[in-house]
Amino acid sequence: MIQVDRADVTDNKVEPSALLAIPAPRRGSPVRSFPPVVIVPFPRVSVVIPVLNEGRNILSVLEGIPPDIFEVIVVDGQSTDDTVAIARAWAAKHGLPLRVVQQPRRGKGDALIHGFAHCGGDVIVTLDSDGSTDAAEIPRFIAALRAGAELAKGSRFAPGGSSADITPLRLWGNRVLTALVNKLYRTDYTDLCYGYNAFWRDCLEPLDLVCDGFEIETLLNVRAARRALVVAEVPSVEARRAHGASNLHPLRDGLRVLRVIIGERLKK
Ligand SMILES: Nc1nc2c(ncn2[C@@H]2O[C@H](COP(=O)(O)OP(=O)(O)OP(=O)(O)O)[C@@H](O)[C@H]2O)c(=O)[nH]1
Ligand SMILES: [Mg+2]
Repeated sequence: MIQVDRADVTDNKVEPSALLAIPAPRRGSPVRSFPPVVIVPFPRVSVVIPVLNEGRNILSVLEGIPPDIFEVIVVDGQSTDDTVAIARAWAAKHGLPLRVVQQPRRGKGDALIHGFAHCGGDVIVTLDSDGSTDAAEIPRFIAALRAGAELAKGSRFAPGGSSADITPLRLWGNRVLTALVNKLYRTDYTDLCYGYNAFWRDCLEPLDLVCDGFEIETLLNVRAARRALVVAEVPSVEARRAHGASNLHPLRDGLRVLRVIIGERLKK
């Protein structure tokens, strides 16, 4: 796995020599059975944002989106507040290329996967809509992809990252589950369940993501390991949810994450 230094990636420019520094897949990784991703010099970036009653938070997310983004796909989980109207009005006023799609079922995973199917960019970035993920970090994720990563996974626990949002119980659970993944999949991840990630759209096919809930990031990370994708961790600073309460239930969702970790490992 590539470790991206905050100082290396403060903008979207990557030295061509960085492309030579891509490590080979780890020993014991499954042999790749799909064509390698073609590195695009200036990728078009699709940002996917799941929203569920985030009317008081969504503006702070949209305001941080860099100006050269190709499209923003807001995936609404049948919000009963004014989230969608606020997002649409802000986008119209500021010329942000934003589309709202309604997810077919329930859950963050279902929302993201549905949003991915609507993306037309070269790169897909996932952001939360509660004000905890900072869209201004997007160029650092893109820089990691342009440096050769196929998945740039945000990490709150890599050097330079932090979280003001995670509770002690969730911190402990995330640590235990991350350690389990590292053991079973021979990875060296420092964070497992974080909503800020980016990958080339071509990776959707080999990743073949299907799930409903908060286990989506775990599925993404373990599938990337199983498919021997080149993974870079990007240090990320997670702020507190600005307003409202989390939709995540530590026990229920922790068990769903555990089921994904074990289930994927048992697959041929
Ligand atoms: N469309 C949609 N969005 C959802 C759903 N559940 C959660 N979200 C969104 O997913 C993001 C993360 O959910 P949160 O409730 O903040 O949960 P969290 O505790 O921060 O969980 P993680 O960030 O995923 O670790 C937020 O932007 C939510 O609005 C859902 O069922 N449908
Ligand atoms: Mg949150």
